[in-house]
Amino acid sequence: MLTFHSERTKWRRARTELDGGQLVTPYECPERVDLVLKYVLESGLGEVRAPAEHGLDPVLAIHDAGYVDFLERCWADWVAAGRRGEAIAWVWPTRTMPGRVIPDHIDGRLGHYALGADTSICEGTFEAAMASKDVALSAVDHVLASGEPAFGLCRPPGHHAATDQFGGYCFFNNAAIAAQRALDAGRSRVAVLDIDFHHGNGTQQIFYARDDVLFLSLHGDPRHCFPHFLGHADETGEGPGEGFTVNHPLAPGTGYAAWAEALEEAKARIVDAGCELLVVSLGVDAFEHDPISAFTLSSDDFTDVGRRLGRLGLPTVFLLEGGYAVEEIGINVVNVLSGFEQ
Ligand code: Q9C
Ligand code: ZN
Repeated sequence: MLTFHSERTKWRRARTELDGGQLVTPYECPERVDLVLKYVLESGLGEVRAPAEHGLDPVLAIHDAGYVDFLERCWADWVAAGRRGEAIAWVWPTRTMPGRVIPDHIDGRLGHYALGADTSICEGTFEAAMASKDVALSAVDHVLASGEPAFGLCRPPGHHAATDQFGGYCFFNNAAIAAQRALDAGRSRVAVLDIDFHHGNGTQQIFYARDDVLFLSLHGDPRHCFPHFLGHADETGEGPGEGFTVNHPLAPGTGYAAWAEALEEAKARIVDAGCELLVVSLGVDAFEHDPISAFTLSSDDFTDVGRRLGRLGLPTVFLLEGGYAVEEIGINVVNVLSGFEQ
């Protein structure tokens, strides 16, 4: 299987993440890319290629133009305001203060465009997000052209990014951008299967009213787990999209038997809906030793996940999302990819 990778995905190196009331070194770090790449090369999975540059049009097919403009200027605006730390949102529109007008001041703009305070914006963030979507687009283009599977070593991840909000370490929704690319290339229905530990709230929001993208997610129950405000089982889509969002919230502590059962249900729906291409939002934070997650999958379980996905027999693009057990991220990702090829 081909891997798509760009060194530019490492241009974001944030120093701060608000975590438990403290500023810590972010879990989502550039070393994740190096470790996945190392295992891809060591395992002999296949060739590693650089992505093409795809520009902003495929981003604007998914995201709001004002949001993209905000991301591009945020760091410069923050520095111009005389701030010394990284750009962290700290005031939001709320139920009692809905925020009809997008503010001019960077503090207000940050609150408007952020969905959480966990994700600081620093120098290089926009450039890394651009590289990440280029990786996703080149990977899906390869699948579309060849029918062969591909892996996009995306970083920063994407599935929490909504039409006009960033957070959960995500800026551009790489999976949504790739799914839209497949539709624009003539596929009539695409599945996005999200196996990251966290609910893919951004992908769900983007496609909630549409029937051309089937979104399915296995994740920690939002009553207990980030992002807390989306991902319940009764969220099934709206209008023409009714039935095209499928959530499997699972209790913290869930092990592989129950997880794999949910995976088989999701697979049955993908077959039933007649999807022509599969985008896998491949987070490996369901791993037992992940520092911020609560499922108990083992490294060997990830090989079985890949095998089970391979049995769908669909053209498939894997895009990296989360996974913060940095020592094991490479082996877990490569296990899914090599299991798929068995
Ligand atoms: N401050 C992905 O896996 N923050 N995002 C957790 C620590 C949010 C995870 C609490 C976790 C986001 C792509
Ligand atoms: Zn995650």
